[in-house]
Amino acid sequence: MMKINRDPCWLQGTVSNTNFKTFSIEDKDRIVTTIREEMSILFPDTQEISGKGDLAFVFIQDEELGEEGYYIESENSRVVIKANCSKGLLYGFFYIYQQLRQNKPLVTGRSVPDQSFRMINHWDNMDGSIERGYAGDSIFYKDNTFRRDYDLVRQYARLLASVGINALSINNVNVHEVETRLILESSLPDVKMLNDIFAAYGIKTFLSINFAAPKKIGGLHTADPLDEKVIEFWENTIAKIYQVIPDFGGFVIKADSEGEPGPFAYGRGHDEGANLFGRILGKFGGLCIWRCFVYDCAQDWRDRSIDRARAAYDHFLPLDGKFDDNVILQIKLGALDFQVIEPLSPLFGALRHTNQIIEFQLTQEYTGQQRAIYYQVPVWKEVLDFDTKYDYEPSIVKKLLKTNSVNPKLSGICAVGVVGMDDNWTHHKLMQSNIYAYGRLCWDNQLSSEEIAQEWSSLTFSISQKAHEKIVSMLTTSRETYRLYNAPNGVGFMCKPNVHYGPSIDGYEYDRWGTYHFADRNGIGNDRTLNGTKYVQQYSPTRCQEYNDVTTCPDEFLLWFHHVPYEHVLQNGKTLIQDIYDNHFDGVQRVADYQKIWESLSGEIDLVSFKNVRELLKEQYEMAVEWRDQVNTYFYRKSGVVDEKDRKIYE
Ligand code: GCW
Repeated sequence: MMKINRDPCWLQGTVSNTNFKTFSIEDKDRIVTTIREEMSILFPDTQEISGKGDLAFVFIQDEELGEEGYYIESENSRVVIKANCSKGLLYGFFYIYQQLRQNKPLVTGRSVPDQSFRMINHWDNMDGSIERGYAGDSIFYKDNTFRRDYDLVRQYARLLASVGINALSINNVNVHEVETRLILESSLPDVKMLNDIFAAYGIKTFLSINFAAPKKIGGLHTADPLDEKVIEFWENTIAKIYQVIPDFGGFVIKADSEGEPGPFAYGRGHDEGANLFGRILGKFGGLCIWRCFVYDCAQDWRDRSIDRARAAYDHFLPLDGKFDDNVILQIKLGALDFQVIEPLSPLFGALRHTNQIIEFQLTQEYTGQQRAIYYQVPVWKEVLDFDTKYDYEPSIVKKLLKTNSVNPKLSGICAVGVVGMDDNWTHHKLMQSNIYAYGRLCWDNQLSSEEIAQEWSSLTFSISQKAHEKIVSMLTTSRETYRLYNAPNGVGFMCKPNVHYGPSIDGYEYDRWGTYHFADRNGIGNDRTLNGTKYVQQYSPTRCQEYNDVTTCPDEFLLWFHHVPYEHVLQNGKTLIQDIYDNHFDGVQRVADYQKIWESLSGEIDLVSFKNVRELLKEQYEMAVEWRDQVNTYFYRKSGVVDEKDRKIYE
């Protein structure tokens, strides 16, 4: 069988015929060996020499660079990459490769990542499935054991390192029976294999663990974090892990959430739960990453006093400052769950004495499931550049992640992973751009959506500049397109229950998940104002005032914060109902335009990619039509208001 080239698409070209006939590098550790290997793959004509190569990797001591930063110098045709640590040299190497591949000049000077933590969370299960995965089976597991395809894992490690990802958790945060055993001695040799492959690329490996493991696999009758036997169980377990894997990263923990066990069952707080792990892992230099996705998922829809959106803040803000120094809180970017539009989680800015990372979702759970184009940089930039308007500096999210963390090195970004066994990693070829963009943006928060899309396109396709521009324009407008034909004005959750693909307007309306739109014949939306659930109070006073007032609340968040009549006039001058109709017709039209644009690239794009995107655009178009017709029909039937433009809406 022919072996598929699984090189990440942006690492498929080599750099030849440069001025670099030779390179030199000092020995230090395994990452130096990686750089040598990568040189032979990506710069095949450049020979290693000792002494001064045309491309020289040099260790220096410069506090400002930290462990990951690098410095580029160029004298005549000679280029020197300097760093304190081999990780910095590795990142400098990938920078040079990417610049040369794009025929761009090498910018000399210092480059240090804006965000310290740049992580991916895998939701892979050992049976090979991936929770919310849409690009094939897990690359790590199959049939309840490890897949052991180390070539593939190495390809993935280089994909991640080439864009600066430095941490990875390798199993689902919902830790089922088999995966609970990953922390046992019998699994550790396999975990170590993966750990070592990633470590060679400067990436720390983490495991998601089951809070109830002491009961499930430890023979105890409790998992109470203050129980002596439980503490002993974790001490022994963690000591064994570090004996086998001394550079192991630590644990990611989803507790008291969607059926997962946690400290609440024992009347303990989340600080007590997290600190148990923090304390023990800390002895070995490990970290405890604790998720804030804690809410009541067995809500009674009749009970209007509960608002799920409040949950993370209500649970965690009172614990600010109570976590150990090596505990990090992981907070989803929005207060519900990765909807197309959600305002920022109010924990950011409010939480001031706790290590924190913001959680994104690369896999497109609610946003087209790798079958629609949904380039996410606009989403991420929206939240990173968001000004919380607290009366302290810095109040911008991308900065306060660091300054509000007790240890700035333990702050940053993580994202739910996206890759699977599909030949192109992400099912939709164009959606490889998200993983590339994620790494690039985490490193350099100033990059624009267009710049990153342009970089990805030029590294991925050998096509004309005009064709690149077309791809860039599709990518950079795709989030807006998806928003237009999805649930209106931040109301969220109009998708089919469980699968989360395609429209089902009332799918969640009378369910237990706490995600409602409250549409009736008069109006729609969540009243989260001071007269409603008071969620709005969780923001800074300035933001609270802005969102609380229906005349200043941004249109895109209107139905997140307010319940309004269909004839309510938006800030854009249209009535809500007319805006809903217009957006849904526009959204479909935009997908039809993408199809035309893509067809115009026929002959330029390689056939496999061309067909992949063509077929998926067809599906996206059909799905957009379904969204348009169901949403428009639903609101027409509820409101009885006709479309001003008299387009086809079903009776
Ligand atoms: O919204 C939910 C997803 C779950 C996921 C959960 C989480 C891993 O639908 O599949 O579980 O988010 O983030 O923990």
